[in-house]
Amino acid sequence: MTLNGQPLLSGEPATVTVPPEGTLVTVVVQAQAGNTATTSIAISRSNGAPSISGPTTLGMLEDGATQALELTLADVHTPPADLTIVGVTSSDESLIASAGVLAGMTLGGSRDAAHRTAPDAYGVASVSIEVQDAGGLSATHTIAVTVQPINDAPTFAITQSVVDVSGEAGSVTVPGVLGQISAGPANESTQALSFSVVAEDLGQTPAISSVGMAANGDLTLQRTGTPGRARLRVVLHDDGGTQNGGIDSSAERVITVWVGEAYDLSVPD
Ligand SMILES: [Ca+2]
Ligand SMILES: [Ca+2]
Repeated sequence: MTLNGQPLLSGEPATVTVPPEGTLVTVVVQAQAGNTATTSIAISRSNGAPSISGPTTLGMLEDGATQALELTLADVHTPPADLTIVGVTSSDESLIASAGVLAGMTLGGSRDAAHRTAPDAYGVASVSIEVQDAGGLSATHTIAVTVQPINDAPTFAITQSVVDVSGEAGSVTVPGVLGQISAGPANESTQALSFSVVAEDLGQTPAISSVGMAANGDLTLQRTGTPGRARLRVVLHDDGGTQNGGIDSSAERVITVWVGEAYDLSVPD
């Protein structure tokens, strides 16, 4: 009797190295010379699920660099390089797109999964990665990804760069001097906004004693009654803070104010 070509005594237990899945082991029974029978025994074995492991938490910053995450894959029968990533799911596709994680994955015994966040997005997402072996069994690894917010700078536009007002002493409001006033991207729309204004009088005698810019862009001036000119340096602030490199102030913009002559409109006696 032979087993895979090797002589085997009758009654002797057959010992074979476990061959790959589906291999046929051929047993030839030879009762006497010239009188043989052949049978084939298909070797099968029970499969075991693969494993996938790695960090379970990951911290990132809004709009931060893409982060690589090393995952370790193993399986009893399938070489790690041959294991297949069959699915990536994200609990918040608007924060971390599963397609981005999958696209950033490099093949090998350990896989680097790149996590990319959507622009301006922050929050928490649960990302699950499923691996499958050649026998169809799978395992899943889940990572809790926390993306910390970063404050985006507020912005505004000047709709009236030169403001002309008459020279009577007292208060005057010029509406809509500034426009397109924004705290940043849509997810920062609840931030409180305020303007700071520094007035530089350009005349011999101050024409303006105080100035205020409302959050809606309306300008209020307190005039001294003296004609003249002033330069206003305007900066918009939000209350989103500067943590993690956030920016809570806009670029400075300049408005010029002309205060004209005061006219005596009283009717002479
Ligand atoms: Ca932001
Ligand atoms: Ca902001």
